[in-house]
Amino acid sequence: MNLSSLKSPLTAVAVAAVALTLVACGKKADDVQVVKIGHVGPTSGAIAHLGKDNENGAKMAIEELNAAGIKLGGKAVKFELLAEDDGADPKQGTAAAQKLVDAKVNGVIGHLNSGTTIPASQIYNGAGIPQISPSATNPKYTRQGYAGAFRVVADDVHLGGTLGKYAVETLKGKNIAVIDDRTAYGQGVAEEFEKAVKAAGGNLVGHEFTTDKASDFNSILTTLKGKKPDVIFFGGMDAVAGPMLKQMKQLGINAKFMGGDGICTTELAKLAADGMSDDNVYCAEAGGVEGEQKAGMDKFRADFKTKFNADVQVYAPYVYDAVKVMAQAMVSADSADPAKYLPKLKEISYKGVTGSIAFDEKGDIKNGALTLYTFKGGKREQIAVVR
Ligand code: ABU
Repeated sequence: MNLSSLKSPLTAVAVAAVALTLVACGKKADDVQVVKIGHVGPTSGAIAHLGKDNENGAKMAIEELNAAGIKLGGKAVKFELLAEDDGADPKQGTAAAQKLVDAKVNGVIGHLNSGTTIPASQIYNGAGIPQISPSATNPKYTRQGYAGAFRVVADDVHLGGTLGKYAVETLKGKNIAVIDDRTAYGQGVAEEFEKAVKAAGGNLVGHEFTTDKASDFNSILTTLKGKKPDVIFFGGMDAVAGPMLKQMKQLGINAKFMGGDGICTTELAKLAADGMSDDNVYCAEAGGVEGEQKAGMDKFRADFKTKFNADVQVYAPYVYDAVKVMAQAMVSADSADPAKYLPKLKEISYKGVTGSIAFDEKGDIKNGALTLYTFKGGKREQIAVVR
């Protein structure tokens, strides 16, 4: 069975129909094997909208898998989603990871943040449980030598590197300033951005620091204003970037504002309100589709909107694909035993809504894409997909 073809989210009615069919066929509960898929993201706190976006991507995939009548080792399978909230907090992240290990999950999709994904990966690795992050972009995650750590998006080397070059060569930034939130993601992507600016011959005029919980940026923005930046790069998430954009406007800073995938969300425009103007904000999602693949992504977005009455923020499609990739590896191995399906995961070749997914020797996506965006009328507008 190839799971790539299962593209339509199924209704509760369809899921119930499968359950009734099992009963009608005389299947006892013992004949059904439960496969537990853990999902972890921040479904509380400042970026709960992103955590819920990810979790909904997982829910969609699980519903489709359950309606597909998958068998492993001759037994019907019921996939169960065990969704945990890590609040984007590293300590809560490791507690959630331990909870999933104790629940004997067959695999984990997550976490959303690099700061939670990296410490949690040590716990999953110790338990021999495969983990696919759909959104953590700090390179360290897949460079720890863990056999079961995978990522379906490009990393911060690619993100920060592309954005740094873009700031100098396309936006023609003369005085470039940087702010980061000191998280594993924010610090990492800002460092990669700076390296690329320097490599492209750009001029860095300042680097200020904040946190992922801050809401007052007047002091650091006033310091940077004195350095007359024409581009400000922020390493951090949309919940901080929104108020920062508002305060930049209040202080009369007209610089272009850039960031990585953490700010490249549907929610950013709402969070920034009148702090955002057309063609003033640039960001990159750590993935992207082109050509004939766009139709599949458009359908996913429409189906997601119908199902959850919400637009995709950034990474729901990547979570959806990550769940399907894990299930495809189980089908190929005819087993949900991590030791048996992990080798299949390593050699997977899967066509998802986010494009082709195969992993390199580290567990990173091969030939990962980036999509550069700007905002117009408060909506993300694609500039280009780059590899
Ligand atoms: N990649 C941006 C958001 C998640 C993270 O890496 O922390």
